Amino acid sequence: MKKIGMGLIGPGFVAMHHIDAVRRLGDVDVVAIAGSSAESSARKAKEYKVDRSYGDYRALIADPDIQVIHNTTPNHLHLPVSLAVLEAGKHLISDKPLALNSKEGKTLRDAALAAGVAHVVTFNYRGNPLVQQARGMVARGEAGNVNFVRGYYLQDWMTDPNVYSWRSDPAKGGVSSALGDIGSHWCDLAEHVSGLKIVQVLADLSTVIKTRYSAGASAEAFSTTAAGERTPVQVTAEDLASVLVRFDNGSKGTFSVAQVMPGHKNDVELEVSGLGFSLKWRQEEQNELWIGHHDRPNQVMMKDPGLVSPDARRYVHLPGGHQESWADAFKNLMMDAYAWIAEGGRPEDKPAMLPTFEDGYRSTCLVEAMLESAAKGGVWQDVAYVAG
Ligand code: SOE
Repeated sequence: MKKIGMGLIGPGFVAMHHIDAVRRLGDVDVVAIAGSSAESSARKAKEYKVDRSYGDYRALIADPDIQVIHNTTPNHLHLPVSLAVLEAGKHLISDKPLALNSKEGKTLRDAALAAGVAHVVTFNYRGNPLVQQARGMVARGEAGNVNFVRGYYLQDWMTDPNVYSWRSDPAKGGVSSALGDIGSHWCDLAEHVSGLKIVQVLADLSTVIKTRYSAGASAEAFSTTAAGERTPVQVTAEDLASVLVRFDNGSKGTFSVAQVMPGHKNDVELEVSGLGFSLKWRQEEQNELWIGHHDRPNQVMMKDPGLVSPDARRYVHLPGGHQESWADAFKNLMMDAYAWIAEGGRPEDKPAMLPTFEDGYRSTCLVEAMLESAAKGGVWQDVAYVAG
């Protein structure tokens, strides 16, 4: 069987997980990676056990053995790299946020639609089987009309002021930090599971750590700090936020985001409530789905192929009691992405779970609306999104 050739541009923290996930699919060959220089790319290629490396991403895009490209560069490089991939007519999987702002996001969405290739953005929490279970239960009306969506996305890896990365630099990470990096995941999950669209937001943002100390090189996500000379850098991007949201059906919601909350490692929680029941899913206990009732005892559903509904079963790979985790859900996203690619990437063949550049562009509009709301002192702000 001829394998699909994959190339990756931007070998940082998340790159290894992209490589790992596609290798587990079995029908994908990791052909090459490209980083910021020939030396660093060769080093990373050796570490990841990839045969080819390029110091220039354009050379990787031109490689005839590569049909699919993963863009895992820092945010400010998403636009030029993704545009070059789309111009070459290759399938594209981009890390989130899709772009630095909604203008760039729309450019990329439009370019992806025009290119006629598969385009995927890594809102990977959708790949969890119990997220799909919850989505199905809501879509079938079992919870009743959704009237409230709440939750949070909390981390603590930026609690130490000695952690400084491109995420805190507006030129490289974008004006937003925590909202773009992880608030974007929460909003995507909220919309995906509830089946609703956020149309208005009211945001209150804080920068808890206003001075960070840079060691020169950008710290990878979740890295611990290294010793050495440090330069103070003033930070303006938010590391904590509280947001109220209104959905297109008149329902309400609220969520908090922080990357400076000690003890919360990668703590995403989403609760969706109708009068039928409430559903709660938490990433750090992702093999369980809480179902809250008014008139009988609450339930906890375990991830098990025999218990989940048919639409979620595709994403369960082990029997109940065998925990599946972050990497498995990430692989599920790649499984659907490559299934779409194998079919040619036509819009009508897109698996329902897959987040595309449409979702990526929407997300940039949501974050921008939150920034505008906060800049105006905390007022309701419409989400300016133009459907493709
Ligand atoms: C760092 O906050 C990070 O790696 C995010 O960039 C990812 O999108 C998230 O899934 C885990 O945390």
